[in-house]
Amino acid sequence: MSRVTTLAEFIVEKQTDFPYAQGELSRLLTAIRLAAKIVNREVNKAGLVDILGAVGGENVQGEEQQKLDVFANERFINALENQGVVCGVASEENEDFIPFHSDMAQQSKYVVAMDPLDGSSNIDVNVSIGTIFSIFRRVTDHGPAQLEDFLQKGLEQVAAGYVIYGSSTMLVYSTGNGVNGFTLDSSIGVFCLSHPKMRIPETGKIYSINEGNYVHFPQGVKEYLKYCQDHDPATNRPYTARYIGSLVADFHRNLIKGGIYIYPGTTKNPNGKLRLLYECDPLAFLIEQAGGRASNGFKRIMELDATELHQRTPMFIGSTKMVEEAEAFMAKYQEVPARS
Ligand code: P6P
Repeated sequence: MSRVTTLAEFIVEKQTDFPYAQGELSRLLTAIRLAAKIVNREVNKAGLVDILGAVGGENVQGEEQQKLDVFANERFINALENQGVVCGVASEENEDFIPFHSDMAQQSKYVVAMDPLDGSSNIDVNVSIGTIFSIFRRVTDHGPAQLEDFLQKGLEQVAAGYVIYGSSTMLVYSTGNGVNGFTLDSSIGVFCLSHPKMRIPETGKIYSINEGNYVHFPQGVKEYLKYCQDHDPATNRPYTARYIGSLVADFHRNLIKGGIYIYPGTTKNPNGKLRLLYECDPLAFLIEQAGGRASNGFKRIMELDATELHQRTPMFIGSTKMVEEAEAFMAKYQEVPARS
């Protein structure tokens, strides 16, 4: 039986890859690891305690807020604040960013942008959901975080990852030296290295998009979908449609099997639905580290300017050859998103 490497051991072993961390990034990842275990515990028993269902409020996105959303948000924010390793957090659940004021936090080097529980509309129907996080080095000198610490291009990320609460719970992350996946052994409460050096297949057969929005799609997307559905055995078509409606679950499946996930701009929402800062940028960082590609249909996601905390962007992400195929259809019509 091969040696089991725990996440804690891996972080320590690999922190030399991150010379300027001196353990700070390790402590940051430890905070995320702790919060992930706590959220996992509640997700796994959501059907058993009165935590299911809507808390009755709405989040800043105007979406019905689920109790687990609130719980997850509080757990991750508390864990990050208590470790004193970030000077602030931006969250999908909070309209403004949250600056931290402790002496240690004000001296820290990093900020975190996160979606604490993405796919929350799936909570009550027991479909996999996830946490997505992005880590930047602060650009201000010291003191509590400021808005400019968060409004950085995705290229500036120093680390990113996600937790998927599914048939098993996994933490998948990268600090810029490849992507590694850790599966939670709940019997001992430890994340164990189960997917070392993850690479997405260069091409694949799975396309993931909400075709219910077809009539509102740009012409380039409509034509790409027909390309996916054409019969051409020489190019493995028709492809297979898979759409879970939970970004982390769709992304994770494609990372392992190959495929493309598309949330395009539409006539109703020209910049699509997904958020640049804490959904698209961190997943783009991961997919590129795994050998894949992520764009808004025209421009690399991680090169997009971040001007607002909750700004949206269309996203085409997955196997390089499949994303390039889709971009070729988009280029025919040059329907460039409103902001790019
Ligand atoms: P639609 C969940 O709210 C989410 O942000 C992603 O997890 C998911 O991929 C997408 O929205 C689903 O959106 O419009 O297809 O229901």
